[in-house]
Amino acid sequence: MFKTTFRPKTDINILIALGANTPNAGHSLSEALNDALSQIDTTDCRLTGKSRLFNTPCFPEGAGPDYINAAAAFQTSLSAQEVLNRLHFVEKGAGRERTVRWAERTLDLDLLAFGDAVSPDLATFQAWRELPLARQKTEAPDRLILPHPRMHERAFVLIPLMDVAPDWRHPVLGLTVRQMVQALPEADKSAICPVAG
Ligand code: A4P
Ligand code: MG
Repeated sequence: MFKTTFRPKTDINILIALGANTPNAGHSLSEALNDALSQIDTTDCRLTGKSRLFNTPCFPEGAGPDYINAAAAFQTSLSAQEVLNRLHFVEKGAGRERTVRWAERTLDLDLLAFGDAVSPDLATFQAWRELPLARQKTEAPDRLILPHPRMHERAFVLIPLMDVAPDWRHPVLGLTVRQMVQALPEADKSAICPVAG
């Protein structure tokens, strides 16, 4: 059992996914993502790498406007739960409202990985990982699951992650980000395009 409140003695490398598909208060989607990175970046959670921004088609197809997605790496002395609390605080400041599952959002910040932690335990991770798509649309975990249970199958997460952590290895699947990208359908990959400029 991994305790998400456990504070590591040495700093931990963590990975975060950023996404938005609805502008907030006149700010562009790109501004929302860049502002979020600046707010998360503090002495106890230092930005060590950020990806380019990418235009990505909404998943599930037709469920809303296209997204801008990105990924970033940080080094932190915080516990995993403290990082998630900070992500929720930054989301709230950017106007995030939680209505229905997978609704349009001004900012979504997911903790993809906290070092090589598997949380709260392997069986719970596997249960969320294997949840059928129909149930994914309505059910969300009420506690932190690590790694993020869908990261390994999403081009809009993995392609940005290639910019910052291509050699990070998934602690359950044993695959690097590069290998997970290779396993994606070509059509999913080719739909992800860097934002021009
Ligand atoms: N939670 C548990 N584990 C985590 C974790 N590792 N990171 C909890 C973040 N949150 C975690 O999350 C639902 C619950 O999961 C919360 O209680 C949280 O504490 P949420 O952020 O409220 O809701 P969500 O964003 O709808 O859930 P999630 O799991 O982030 O959604 P998905 O599955 O990531 O899908 N299409 C494109 N192109 N780009 C996108 O970024 N994103 C989604 C959201 C759908 N389609 C998309 C995109
Ligand atoms: Mg989320």
